[in-house]
Parts: sequence; structure tokens; C-alpha cells
Amino acid sequence: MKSEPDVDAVVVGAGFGGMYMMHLLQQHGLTAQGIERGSDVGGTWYWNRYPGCQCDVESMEYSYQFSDELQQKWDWSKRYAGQPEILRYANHVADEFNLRDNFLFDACVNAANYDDANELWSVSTDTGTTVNARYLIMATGCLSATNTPDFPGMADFAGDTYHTGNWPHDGVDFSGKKVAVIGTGSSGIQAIPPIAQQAGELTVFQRTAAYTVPAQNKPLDDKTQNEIKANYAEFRAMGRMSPVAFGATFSFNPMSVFDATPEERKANFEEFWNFGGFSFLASYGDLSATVEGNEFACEFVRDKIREIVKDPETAELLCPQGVIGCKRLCSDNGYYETFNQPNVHLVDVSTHPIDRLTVNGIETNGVEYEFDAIVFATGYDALTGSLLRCNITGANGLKLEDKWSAGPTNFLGLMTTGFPNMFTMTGPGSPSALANLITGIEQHAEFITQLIQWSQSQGYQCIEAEQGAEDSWVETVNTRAAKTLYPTCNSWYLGANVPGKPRVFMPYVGFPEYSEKLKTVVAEDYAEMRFG
Ligand code: NA7
Repeated sequence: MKSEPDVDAVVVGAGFGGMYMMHLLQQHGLTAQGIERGSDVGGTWYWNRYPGCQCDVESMEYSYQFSDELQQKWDWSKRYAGQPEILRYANHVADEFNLRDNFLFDACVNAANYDDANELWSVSTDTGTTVNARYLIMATGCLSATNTPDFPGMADFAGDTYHTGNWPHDGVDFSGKKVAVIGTGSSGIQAIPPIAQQAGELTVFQRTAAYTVPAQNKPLDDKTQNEIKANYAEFRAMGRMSPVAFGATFSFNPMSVFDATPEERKANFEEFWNFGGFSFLASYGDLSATVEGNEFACEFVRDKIREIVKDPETAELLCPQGVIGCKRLCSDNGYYETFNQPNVHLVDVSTHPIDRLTVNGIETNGVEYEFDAIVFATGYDALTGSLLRCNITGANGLKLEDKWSAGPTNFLGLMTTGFPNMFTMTGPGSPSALANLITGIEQHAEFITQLIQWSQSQGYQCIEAEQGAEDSWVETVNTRAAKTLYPTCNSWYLGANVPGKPRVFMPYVGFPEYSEKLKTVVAEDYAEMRFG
């Protein structure tokens, strides 16, 4: 006789994904045990408490839409919410829907094994708890496994070290200190201006200059907020129609960048620059179609940098090369202006890398720089890192790290063959970080719940994607990516930022088509999956 599970499902992670998943399971009468390594809800927003941390999707869009009552009740203070406000929102949602009771906090999953005989997942944590469940739902986030380069001498440095993705809860006082920031992606670009305000001296180590557009953040006035709330359903529907699942606050210009005169282009780029943030990539319909067309926007941004940054040598070092939007476009609050401060210095480590950390600081190109503190803004083992760190073993002893040794393969970014009843939310192979993550989370949680219910209604205990479905989905994801400029740069979308990680473009490009595909799969009674 087969063993019975302790609960229907284990949900790993209490970020926005795990929270909504838990809510849906509870609502549909399924029992669930949540496991979260943090002490409370919030996921990415629980850990990323570095100064200046802010969402790059507008508040009215970066929020749940499953409950109109919730979206009407919550008021955002700013156009782009900062981390503290987003974390307050996560806590509010947890309170409203009673989501904490079924979570075990301060517990990190250290193994998840599929028991073939009983068709159950056995999930164990570093606190000694083991839970047996029919379904395993991994809501571990796209950007939650931090990446800290393994510089020689890491242990030698006598000062304090921090990673932006694991920031002390009580904050850090850099007053009067000599501080280094390594990394100039979104996190570095957001953290550098406030750290520069406080620190005695700040030195930024830049390997690749990133494109950033001012967020143009501002308080969200009642009138704007109330207008959106009055037609929230329509506003959300507009967001869901966009290729990135947000953008209801701005218009995508369908014009070709080649059809405009230089003066028209400059004026148009200026308009989008002044609007701020990601919208800049919507300034022309074909901006991301060709390198030649894209270069017009790149040069516009470089001219802005040359205009803002007073020291010409620093300005040139800050000028990014390559395609804008290939790596995720950053949005900032006074980033370039910060380099005009006399206490801020830029060290280019593109041609000569950081050699080592020393007792006193950082050594590169024969020069030792002395610091009291080093901030690693060096990013994440994105999309797959948080899954692989859970040590997952599927049917017949197949390890996820072995199956994905050449890169992640799955069906719809949701299920990988050989791992029955395991679901990954906003995983590789889904639009994930290329789209509004909360919208993607809702879509996945709803799909998974519906699929489990359907399977149970048919009397099945086991769900698995057919190998053919997985192969064809992998091909679709690759074909999609190959039609874009995304694979042309060393981004974390490709795993290129982590030494030794397979170089595979992981997210699915195209949110609306993905939504249609999910609907088709449901309408066809999950024909590409096997049930048992
Ligand atoms: P990112 O975007 O991966 O940025 C990491 C930065 O750290 C980037 O500038 C890297 O340079 C730099 N880096 C990484 N390793 C090194 C070494 N060894 N030496 C010097 N510099 C290094 O992470 P973020 O946290 O900023 O942003 C992640 C996402 O969060 C972001 O896209 C938003 O979606 C929110 P590189 O570019 O690799 O040369």
C-alpha cells in the first residue's frame, strides 16, 4: 500500500509567488506546507534592503491584480515604490489573506527527493523538518541566489563586506567610511547615489558600463491613483497585452527608428528619457530589432552621459557599448550625477580585472585601494540558481543539476520531465524576469492550481510533461530568442555572469503569446502532459 502525504503540496518560498500560490491552494481546499528561509514573507523584497532599492516597474502595475478589493484598498506613495514600501505591501497581503500560518520560516530546503514507490515528494530542511507532499511547488524566485565572485583573498579583507541581495536588516552606517562598490548593474546603480551621499569616499569598480535611464520617480498623487483605480480592470488588461506584461502608463511608439530624421529622433528620445525608466525602450517599434537602429538610442544615452558627467574621462568610462536593452535596462535616481561628487571615484576593471582582495582592500592592475567596507553588487545566479541550490532529485534518482547540466529544459517553464508533480513558478522557459513578475506569478499560480484540480478530478495522482512537449518548448524558446538581440551580450538572462554556468538564453520572449499558449494547453485538456 502506498503512503499518504502529510499535505497536498509543499510551497517553497514566501515571496510574491509563494504567497499567492499558498492563497490559491488554501482557497481551493488543498492542504499546503510553505517553507521559507527568511523570517517572514517578501522574498526578494525581504532580502534586498540596500539603500536606494526600488522597483523598476511602476507601483500601480507591480502589484497583485487577483483581488479588486486588495488593489482598491492599497495606496502607493510613489510612482516607483522603494523596497520598504513593497515589503509593507507583502506583509499587508499576508495579513489580509492569512498566509503566514502555513509557512515554516527560517527554514531552508536542503533536499527534495521524489519517492517513486509512493509518488510523493519528500522535502527536508536545515532545521530538521521533513514534509511529504504530493506536489512540490518551487516559488524560489528568479533573483534570489546571490552571486559573489570568488576573488582570491576573499577571507583576508579585514573590513566589512555586504551583498546587496542580503543586506543587514538594521541598515549600514557608512558615514565617514571609505567604501567600495563592485558592480554596476541595477543594484549597484541604485545603491551608489545614496551610499555616495553618506560615505567619506566611494570607489566604484566597473567591469561593464550599463545603460540606465532616470526613473523620474515622483510621489503618486491621489488624482492619478484614483483614476487608475476607477478603471483598474482595463488598466491591467492593457498591461497583460504588452510584450512585457506592463506598460499601461505609457504608449509604445510603433514608428520605425529609421523613418525619423535625426532631429525627430532626438526629440522623441528626449521625450521618453523625460518620461523615464523602461519606457525608453518603447520609443521606437523596431529599436530592439537591429543593431543599427538600436545604436541611435545608445548614442543618445552616451550624449546624455557626456552632458551630465563633468570629467570627460569619467564620462567616457561610463558610456556603455553594445546594445541598449540587451542586458536589462536600469533605471536610476541621479546615478550619473553622482560621479560629479568629489568623494566619488570610478575604477575601470574591464581590461584588467580585480586581482584579489587584500587585508586592506582591493588590488587591481598593480594598485591597492584601501577600504573600510566593500559592497558586492555582483548580482545573482539568476533563474536556475535558487532551484539548483535546493538539491532536487526526481524520479529514478535523476538529479536536477544533472538534467540541467547543459542548461534548463522544461515545458512552459513550469514542469521538467522526470520530475513528476514538481512545478517551477516564473522559472526559466517562461517569460519570468522579462515580464512583470507579479503578473507572471499570478498566471503560473492559477495555471498550476487549475491543473492540479483537473488532474484530481480525473482521479490521477501524477502529472508530468511529455518529453516531446518539453523538446518542442525548448526549441520554441530558443527560436524566439534567436530572433532578438538578447543573445548578443553577456547578461544574466544567458547565465553569462556566473563562471561555468551554461550559456543558454533562459526566459521566453513574448508575454501575450505565452498567455495564449497556456490557454490552449488548458483548452486541450493538457494533451501534452501525461497523467497517471
Ligand atoms: P547584475 O545586473 O547581474 O549586475 C552585476 C554587476 O556586477 C555587473 O555590473 C557585473 O559586471 C558586476 N560583476 C559581477 N562579477 C564581477 C567581477 N568578478 N568583477 C567585477 N564586476 C563584476 O545584478 P544586479 O543585482 O545589479 O541586478 C539584477 C537584477 O535585479 C536587475 O537586472 C533587475 O532585474 C533587478 P558585468 O556586467 O558582468 O561585466
